[in-house]
Amino acid sequence: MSLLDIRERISNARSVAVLTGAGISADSGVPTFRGTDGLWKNFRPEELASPDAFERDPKLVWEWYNWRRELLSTKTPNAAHEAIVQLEKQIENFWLITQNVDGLHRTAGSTNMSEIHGNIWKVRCTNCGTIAPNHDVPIDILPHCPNCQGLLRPHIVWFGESLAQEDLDASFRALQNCEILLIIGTSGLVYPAASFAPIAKEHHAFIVELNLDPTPNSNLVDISFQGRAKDLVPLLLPS
Ligand code: BV8
Ligand code: ZN
Repeated sequence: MSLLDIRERISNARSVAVLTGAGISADSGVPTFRGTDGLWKNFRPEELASPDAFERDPKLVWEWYNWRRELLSTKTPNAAHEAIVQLEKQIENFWLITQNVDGLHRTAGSTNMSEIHGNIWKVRCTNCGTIAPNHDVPIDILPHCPNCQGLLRPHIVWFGESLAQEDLDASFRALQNCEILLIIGTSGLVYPAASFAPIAKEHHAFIVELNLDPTPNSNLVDISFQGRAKDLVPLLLPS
């Protein structure tokens, strides 16, 4: 089965869900987590992306996020992000589930979406819980809440933290109702997102993986294409 056959299937589908990971932003110059140039090569996630790390050394964690925000501030969406915006416009029931915190899907124009690991351009007060957009580059270290002076944290889901219930609900709804699930640019290692393909499979979705390398999802999906998201995703757009 070719990408053209998949494009045909998509053009006849009434409901499509998409799950993306860091691989879709790699073509915008954003380092992935586990690749050779990956973020986790120099930092261990448990040391930085966890509530304990923030508790222990908020300054170190904010320095890491400030570095990522500075890096991201010069990055723009690529053809894969843009193709997903077109898919959303053309398909009756469309939902995007992204693990990415870089905000590039939103910048590209996606709206029917759940950012299940949060968004690096939002901060949350550890005292009063207020969530607010923050695009300061650099951000004050340490940033404090304008309402209550509480310490602000990145509005990101860290390891050991549960995802927002509304994001889980929206994701499960999309996975249970989609005819086609596209999985783009994720290593399929992080839960609960790693359980999304099996859930869609259980509900008889046709699953397509687009990824640079094989992943644990590869032998579960109906078809897997290896390549760069920026090259493959635009080919799925109904003509
Ligand atoms: C939770 C925030 C429960 C930080 C992130 C043992 C077994 C099972 C589960 C666990 C376990 N031990 C611990 C857990 C739970 C844990 C987990 O899954 N750990 C894993 C590592 C085993 N999960 C959690 O803790 C989650 N919470 O389970 O809560 C709970 C319940 C109740 C009460 C309390 C708790 C929270 C998970 C969220 C963690 N946060 N990030 C930050 O980003 O700053 S995860 C981190 O990994 C990123 O957010 C990223 O989104 C995510 C997934 O990575 P990918 O996106 O897949 O990126 P990766 O680099 O891995 O892969 C990129 C892929 O792209 C590659 O395959 C590559 O080939 C491909 N690629 C590269 N270039 C391209 C390309 N493809 C196409 N085109 C290209 N150009
Ligand atoms: Zn506050």
